[in-house]
Amino acid sequence: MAKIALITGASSGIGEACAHLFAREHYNLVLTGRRLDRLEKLAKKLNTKYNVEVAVSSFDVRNREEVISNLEGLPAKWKKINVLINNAGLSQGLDPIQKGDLNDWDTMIDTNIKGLLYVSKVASNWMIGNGFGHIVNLGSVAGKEVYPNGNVYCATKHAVDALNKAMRLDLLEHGIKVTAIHPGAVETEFSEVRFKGDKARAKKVYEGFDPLVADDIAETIWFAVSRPAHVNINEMIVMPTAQASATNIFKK
Ligand code: NDP
Ligand code: 8X3
Repeated sequence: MAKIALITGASSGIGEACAHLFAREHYNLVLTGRRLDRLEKLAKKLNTKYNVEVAVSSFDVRNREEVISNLEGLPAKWKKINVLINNAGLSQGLDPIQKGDLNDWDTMIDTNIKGLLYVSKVASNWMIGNGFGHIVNLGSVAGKEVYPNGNVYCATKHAVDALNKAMRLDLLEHGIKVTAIHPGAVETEFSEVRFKGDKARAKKVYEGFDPLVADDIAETIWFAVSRPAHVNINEMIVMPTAQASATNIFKK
């Protein structure tokens, strides 16, 4: 029987790259995100290219009722998930704390921490019932370091780092694997979202060096997921070669 991966934030970037890679590896997929049109297009493409089954579930991870009703509303066969990739997340703004936008703070906290928790609670209970599972949490270099103006985004990713460790402890007795992947700069829609559609400012972030691409992180996740049953990768920090720390990027 084909294995199943549930990927949040599959409509773009790292989540979309994971969907391609896991489909190539013959996983059936549950793809989630808010942009239903993108998810449906991706599902069709993967079904045609890899002959895998793909279910699409569109909801906002910030809304706990939506998360629970959409996930619990899936047909029973989709709840036999082998892998959850907790990838949906974002940054909004890059301002000093004294100038921070309260709505941006709420959005980041509600998405990156609370959204991840809502999805994890539902999926971890499925995994406990099934007797197997692997949760992969997308942290960040921002969860390992704090950089100027990164304040609340860094705090949310530090929370993901803590929750990753917490899940590993709490789910230990159930044999569920838990892994965090902490990337440095990956060129996706991330900076465009952070700068609220300012494409020129977003492009500048990745100029003068070779950033990671979404496939690099999908491959890292696949490495963690494809280890033998007795091996758990607790965490990996993955950086562009040109990036030594959150703020130390060697640009030509
Ligand atoms: P993208 O902006 O390309 O993708 C983000 C994904 O998250 C989208 O599919 C988006 O879907 C989804 N998402 C955002 N908000 C919500 C929401 N409220 N409800 C449901 N889905 C949501 O960025 P990346 O692929 O780069 O980011 C993926 C993860 O990796 C994030 O957690 C990010 O913090 C982390 N990361 C990224 C790095 C980078 O440099 N790019 C580095 C380190 C970590 P939709 O808009 O359709 O809802
Ligand atoms: C995304 C990487 O350095 O912009 O998490 O925080 S960074």
